[in-house]
Amino acid sequence: PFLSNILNHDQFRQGEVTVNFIQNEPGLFQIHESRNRANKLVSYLAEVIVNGHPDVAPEKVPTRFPKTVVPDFDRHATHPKGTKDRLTELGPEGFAAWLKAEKKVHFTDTTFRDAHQSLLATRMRTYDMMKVAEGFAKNHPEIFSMEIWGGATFDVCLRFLRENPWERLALLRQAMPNVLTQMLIRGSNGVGYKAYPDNLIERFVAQAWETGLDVFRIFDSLNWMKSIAPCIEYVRTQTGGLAEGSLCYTGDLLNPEQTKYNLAYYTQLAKDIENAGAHILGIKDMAGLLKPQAAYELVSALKDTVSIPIHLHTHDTSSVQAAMYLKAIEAGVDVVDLSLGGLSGLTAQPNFNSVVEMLRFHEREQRLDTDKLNEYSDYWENVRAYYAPFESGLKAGTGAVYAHEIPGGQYSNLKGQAIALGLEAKFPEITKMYAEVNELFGDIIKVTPSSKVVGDMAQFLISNGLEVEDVVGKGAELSFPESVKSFFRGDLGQPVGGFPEAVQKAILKDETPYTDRPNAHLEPVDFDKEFKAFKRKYGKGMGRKLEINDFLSYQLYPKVFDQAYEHHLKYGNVMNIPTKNFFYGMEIGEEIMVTIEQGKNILIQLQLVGEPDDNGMVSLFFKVNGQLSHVQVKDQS
Ligand code: BTN
Ligand code: 3PY
Ligand code: ZN
Repeated sequence: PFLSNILNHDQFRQGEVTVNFIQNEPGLFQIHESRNRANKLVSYLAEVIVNGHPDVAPEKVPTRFPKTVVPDFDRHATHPKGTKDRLTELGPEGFAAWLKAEKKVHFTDTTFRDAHQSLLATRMRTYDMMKVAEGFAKNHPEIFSMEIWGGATFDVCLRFLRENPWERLALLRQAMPNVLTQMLIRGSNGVGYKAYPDNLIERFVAQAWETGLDVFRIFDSLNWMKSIAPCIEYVRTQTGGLAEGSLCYTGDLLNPEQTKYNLAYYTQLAKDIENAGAHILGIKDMAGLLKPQAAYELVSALKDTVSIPIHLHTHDTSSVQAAMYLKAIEAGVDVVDLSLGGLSGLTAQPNFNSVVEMLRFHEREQRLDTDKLNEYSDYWENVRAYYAPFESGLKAGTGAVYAHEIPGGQYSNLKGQAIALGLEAKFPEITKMYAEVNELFGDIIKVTPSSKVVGDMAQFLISNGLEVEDVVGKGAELSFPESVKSFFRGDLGQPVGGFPEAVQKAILKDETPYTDRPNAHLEPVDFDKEFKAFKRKYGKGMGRKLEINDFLSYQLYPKVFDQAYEHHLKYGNVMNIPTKNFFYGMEIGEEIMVTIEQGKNILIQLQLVGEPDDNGMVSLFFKVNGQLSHVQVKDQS
């Protein structure tokens, strides 16, 4: 094709070719480059057609792909002004003051982050979000923020979806320039599961803002201020965005026997968060344990304690959290988190559409066009069918959450695993063990990554036929999971009230734990030197210049980055392949359109798939922009 481009070029045919001809016609190389990209995408599709997607078990492939309807919006109109414009106008302090003075309650939409993290194992692809992002921001500019980034999405983007998380952020920002974008950041653990060097987290925060992020919801999995405070500081010094310092809620505030996580504990923590410079106080009810009356008392007390606005997050695992929101709203909470109907409820957030209606004619009502909102819910309900393999199988809310306290995202994960292993009947036992391990560890805050430590220990004990008493009793002979040892070493920081000594001794044996910040033991990243080395190693194959954002991905997840890079070498950027085809390949005769760069689309049709030959090689024939293309793929079955 490259040659035929030359042969067909006007100048060439007119005999005007000079030695500089090719150099002066970069368009020829662009065509070459486009062809190269198209070939890579076709190889990707061929691989999935023959061998399936590595993340999808064959029996899980959906049989139904409902038609999706993107709600109408005006493509040519500019975006109506929203909270992002207000932040630009007022700055973070002024914005926070405005928010606090608002009578209306405000809403964060978590559909693009926590909802699918909690219901669909974080697998939602940029492709499906981008279909509706611009329209949603134009139709609903009243929204406080769109939670679109952070938590597990960073890892899953790279590891399973083979997307560049920074590209997702930049694209969503471009599509939604008028409303605030929001992320979840795990303090010193960033978007990972362990402590990272401080200067890496600092740079990460700076680059997130630079790429399009406004609200940083910062928490620590042990509510440890020494992990929360530096991150608040980075947002204040490195960005023009909002630092939402958050406290994690656990247990039951109303229980008079609970002396550890009581009102005095939360109000002190809230004061510490405000004093650390947060613009907003977050209440992160990651397991959905905050009951309506407790919410009323907690929010009222926090309102009396801090002068910054309060933003409340929950999971509807119990199925009664809309009632909790109502009480929190009546106590004066400023913002609550919701997800669109089709991706709401159970382990995700309460139903956006219904909560808006619940508040109709309430004195703090926030008016949204609910007909339009319902169209978006329908869109997500239909898209959800494309992600059926990642559903947990959860069918109903559960009151048992108050006993085991498992966070929403982790609950759907564990439940899904139990169902897949045919251990559904044993699930109550697993959750009971989880609760017992929590007690053994001294009743800790459980949220990523500390929740994983509790889950790992529970599974370890069950699979080895052990009881919690055996941890101290038989500790000397046992080799505990790495995450558990690491936790007791102090790698995630210090839990409220410290580690239970006997348990720590049994698990660490002769090792000496840290008592200070784990980050204090980490070498800072030498950005100048290491970024150069990074570019030398990965500079060639991306088809674009490597950026500091790529380097940050690599620093956070070196092995995963390396695999994503190899994938990119082979298949190019797979982000724009429709979800149906990305996970499940193509049917004979199916024709799809894939955008390879802005304004450049290719048409791919699958024509024929042959039988494996003696070497197991399968021939596939495609039509790519009308031209026949033959690909061979090894059948791995
Ligand atoms: C279009 O762009 O309108 C045509 C393709 C629509 C495909 C929809 S988008 C959401 C869902 N995910 C898919 O993979 N297919 C549908
Ligand atoms: C995360 O850290 O990813 C969470 O969503 C915790 O609730
Ligand atoms: Zn959450």
